[in-house]
Amino acid sequence: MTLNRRNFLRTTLSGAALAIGGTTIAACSSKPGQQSATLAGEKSACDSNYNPKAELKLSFQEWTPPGDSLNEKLDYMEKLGIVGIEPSGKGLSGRVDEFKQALNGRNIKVSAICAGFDGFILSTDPAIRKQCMDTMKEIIAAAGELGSTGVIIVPAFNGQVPALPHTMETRDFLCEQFNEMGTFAAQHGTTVIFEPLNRKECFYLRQVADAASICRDINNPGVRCMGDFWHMTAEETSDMGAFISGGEYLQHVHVASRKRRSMPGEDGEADNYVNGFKGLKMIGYNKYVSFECGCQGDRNVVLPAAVKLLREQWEEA
Ligand code: LER
Ligand code: MN
Repeated sequence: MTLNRRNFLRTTLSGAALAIGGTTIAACSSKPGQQSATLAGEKSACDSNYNPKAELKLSFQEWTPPGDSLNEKLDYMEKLGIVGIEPSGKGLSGRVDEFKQALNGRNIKVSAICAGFDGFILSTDPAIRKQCMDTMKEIIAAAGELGSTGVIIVPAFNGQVPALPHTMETRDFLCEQFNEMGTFAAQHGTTVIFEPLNRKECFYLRQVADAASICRDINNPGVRCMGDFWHMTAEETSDMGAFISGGEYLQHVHVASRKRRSMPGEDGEADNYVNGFKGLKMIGYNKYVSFECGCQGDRNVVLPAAVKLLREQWEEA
């Protein structure tokens, strides 16, 4: 582009507009107490982290709440306003009616299905890969019947050997396999969800951005990804950045305390999710944030406290 007067003006004016835009965003988001033309506490388009679609929908894995039966657990969850339950995929196809009956008339839905398949998709052995594909399809069909957002899968835990090497060819192969699985999932009204883990559990896939980039390359509505705050603590440089990079592909979130993978709040000051929640708000995230954690204290005390803490931090974000 030759820099004649017209181009010069266009360039500098757009620069000024960007600068103005930048200043506006900075002014709107700098301090929580700072208000512009809106009433105190009211959210506006001026808040850079405000997206009207964003909503905190909390979910528990099935074994998280106290209770001797599924119904007792759901009763407990209802009292806390928990709106999602995350069962394991193990044996799920035999439990579809049990879940449908227990959830009937409640304000709780199946959030996601946590793994539960056999084999692994990056095995060097075609029979083990087939085991993974076949058992995943059985779980996916059950997940679809239950209206789940998806079935969580890890391509290969570190202990699952021998595995295909971490090369470009393997990535292409992974994309092919997930395209098949994703198409099957979409036909059943659900998805498969890549979960990045920390390096001690799965060196192959560690960051939300990498999982999202694989989803983008596969380009299949049945293939999505998630972030787990526990793993993100070790692998991400920014919770907010990680979730923003997940963008439209982000289908699920796991949460735990950040030092011992216990109930949020049991690790004190370390249990800060505000930056991550800001990222979720920015992308208009309205799927589930699901507890995947142990418990140090009395479950009846620390669970309600954890729920309260997360709700407060979501408000703060
Ligand atoms: C494993 O650490 C994990 O986070 C699970 O959600 C894997 O499916
Ligand atoms: Mn997880």
